Amino acid sequence: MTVRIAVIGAGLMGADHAKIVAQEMPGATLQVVCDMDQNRARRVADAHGAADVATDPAATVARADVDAVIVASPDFTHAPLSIACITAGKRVLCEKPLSQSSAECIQVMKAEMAAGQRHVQLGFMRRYDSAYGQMKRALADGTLGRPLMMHNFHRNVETPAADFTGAMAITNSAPHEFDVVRHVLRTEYTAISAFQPRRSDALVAPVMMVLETADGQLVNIEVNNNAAYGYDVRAELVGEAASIAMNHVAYTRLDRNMASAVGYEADWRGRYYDAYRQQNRAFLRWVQTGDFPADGSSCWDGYAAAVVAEAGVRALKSGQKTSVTMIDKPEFYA
Ligand code: ISE
Repeated sequence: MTVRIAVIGAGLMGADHAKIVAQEMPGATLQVVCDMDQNRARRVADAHGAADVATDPAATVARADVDAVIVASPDFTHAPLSIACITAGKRVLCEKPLSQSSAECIQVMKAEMAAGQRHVQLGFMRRYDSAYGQMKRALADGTLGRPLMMHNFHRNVETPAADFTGAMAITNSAPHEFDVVRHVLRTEYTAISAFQPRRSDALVAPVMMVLETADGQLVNIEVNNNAAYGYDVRAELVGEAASIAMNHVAYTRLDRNMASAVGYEADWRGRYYDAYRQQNRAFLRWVQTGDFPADGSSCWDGYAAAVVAEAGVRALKSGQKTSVTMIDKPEFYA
């Protein structure tokens, strides 16, 4: 059975997901591209051969010719649209964040639990990146020994919006690290501290965070949204017996004029090209089989990212270490 997928949101990520559905998800078809801007929806639909175009997200979710949904609309729509998919009985791959409000994440979890089965996979695609996968395996097979620390830096060329702030580096960018570090270490956070250096210009300065985990590890995360030189995300996992660090990912090196150079991707779509495709195929297999992906992130993971981000914003404002306090994990998400 071909899975008919609607993509909601025809912006940067929606257009990328539409392309992936149309070209690199055998067994799926791009049924609808929905955006409040009909012209933008039409451009993406025509570029990738969608069967139809729409402007009403709720109506699109309810359509009889839509079997599954990918939500790539603005962040504030993610939770209500996920609930709409749950209500309609349709599985959804929702771009991060589930919500920037932990309370709203709880509402989505309550809706999913009331429905009695999983409907939401969250788009924390780094779980499907081979570098984090190698880290997770090196930990699982004992190579590293007991994990002690994980160092992370996450650098964008420039802020995605003119009104971007240090707090948004925590709520918009850092959730990727918040989630993938939990996934690798298999633990939760208990506290976070957050600081910023001073730049010589008016650009948003990097945010440096230090987190503590329930298993006694330390995690640091640098988010620099104005790194300028390229999109560069790396990490190093330090164990009692060994460490494993990510190399800069580049397929080629240019040797010329007595120098050697490697390039950087402009943004996440290039660096995580394979991860997005693995993630989306895992979502499709879930829709086809009913088996939630082993590396997939759930509404609980969305909640966990939101709780630590909220604490991080408070820590940045206060300059003090801030506790991360979570509700008990429902058995439904065990
Ligand atoms: C953006 O929203 C993403 O999700 C990217 O993966 C991340 O690298 C970037 O910092 C965010 O702004």
